[in-house]
Parts: sequence; C-alpha cells; structure tokens
Amino acid sequence: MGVRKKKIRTKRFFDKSPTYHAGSASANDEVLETMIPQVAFAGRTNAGKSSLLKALIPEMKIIKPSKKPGFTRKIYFYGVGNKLGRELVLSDLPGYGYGSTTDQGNVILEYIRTAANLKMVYILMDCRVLEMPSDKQVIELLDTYGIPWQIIGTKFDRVTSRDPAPVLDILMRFSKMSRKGAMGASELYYKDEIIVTSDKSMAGISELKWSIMRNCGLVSE
Ligand SMILES: Nc1nc2c(ncn2[C@@H]2O[C@H](COP(=O)(O)OP(=O)(O)O)[C@@H](O)[C@H]2O)c(=O)[nH]1
Ligand SMILES: [Mg+2]
Repeated sequence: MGVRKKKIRTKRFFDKSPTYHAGSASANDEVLETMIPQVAFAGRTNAGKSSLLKALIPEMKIIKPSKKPGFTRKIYFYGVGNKLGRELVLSDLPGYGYGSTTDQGNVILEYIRTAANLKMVYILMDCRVLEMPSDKQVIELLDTYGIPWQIIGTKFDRVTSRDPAPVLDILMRFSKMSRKGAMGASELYYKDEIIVTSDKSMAGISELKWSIMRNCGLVSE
C-alpha cells in the first residue's frame, strides 16, 4: 500500500475513533485485563512519552502528573476505537532512569510480566541524548519475557540536521547491539524498524500510527 493510502487509513482510524481513559495501574493486580490488543510506550523520564501520546490522540487529555522527573508511578491506559473489533489500547508506562525510583521499576516489571495482549513495546529515545544503560536493561527484560520491542526516536525537530539518516543509523546500531547483548530469544522479538518522530513538526507520526495499527492487527502489511 502506498504512503498516501496508509496516511488516509491511519487518519481515519485515529481521528474518527472515540478515545477514552481505560484506567490506570500501579500494581500487579490492577494491570488492565483486556481482550483488546495493546501497545506500550516506555522510555526514560523526559523521553517524550506524554507528548507523543498527545500527538497520536490530540483530543484525549493525557495525564501529566508532574513536570518533576520520576513522579509518575502509574501506568495509564488510553483506549482508541469503536468497540466493534477495531479497537486498541495505548499504555503509558512510568519513566525509568534519572529521577525514577525502584517503585517505577517494579510497576514496569509487573506490567511486562502480566500484561495481556501486549503486542509491542515502543522504546522512546530522545534523538539528542540517545543510548543509556537503563534502556538496555529494559530491553533485556523485554527479551527475557518474550515481548516484542522497537525503538522510536523522539524530538527530531531538535536535531540540527534535517536529514534523519545519521540519527536512524545511531539508533539502529544501538538496537542491534542491544539485541546481541540481551539474553533470551531476542532475535524473534526485535523489530528491525526505527521511526523518528517529533510532536512539533509531526514527523513520523503517521508512520507510527500505521505501525501501531499493524502491530494490533487492524491492518496488514
Ligand atoms: N522540541 C520538542 N520537544 C519535545 C518533543 N517531545 C517532547 N518534548 C519536550 O520534552 C519534555 C519532556 O516531554 P514529556 O512528553 O513530558 O516526556 P515524558 O516524561 O517521557 O512523558 C517536555 O518539555 C516536552 O515539551 C518533541 O518532539 N520536540
Ligand atoms: Mg509523561
């Protein structure tokens, strides 16, 4: 399918489908039990998770508990869809790394262990900051539990060059290196696709929407 057709299909789904708060979770027993396919957004504190969700579902009030890094100890679930079999859930995980606590780590771990119908974990990485050990740790965890993951570059508008190739290169190298370094069946679950995004220029948003729909089985290809 051509780029234009994909754009129209993603726009139709994301713009025309109702969005709703599907709940939140702070501990194992509260993790959303759902038949609906879900994808999760993970990343270091400040990686741009809330902003990216806002770009994906602008009419939804994305919960931003604090500007202080590491404040969020909860997972927030956002539903998109019409409940007629064309529905998915976007899960906003607590940030890890700087300013976070073991609390957040445990919430993420429990989620990865128990989440139903989890089709993909998008690991958001600021295009300017790039790799950190905490990203690798999360990737290892995902590999251990056999959860598919892929990397999304954020804040691309802040990169001085308008050519995404160098950023894609670095992220791809990190992605491949993490795959090699991780234990478990990572080869099976690693996704050889990287999207760079910006909530300012809206670069990559349409591609990400398509990726989400594809991973949730709403479109093929
Ligand atoms: N220029 C630019 N700034 C961004 C972008 N995405 C996020 N930010 C900024 O980065 C900071 C952290 O973003 P936020 O979405 O709260 O990150 P979170 O902690 O991962 O949820 C905020 O000041 C955002 O305005 C982007 O695409 N471009
Ligand atoms: Mg946030």
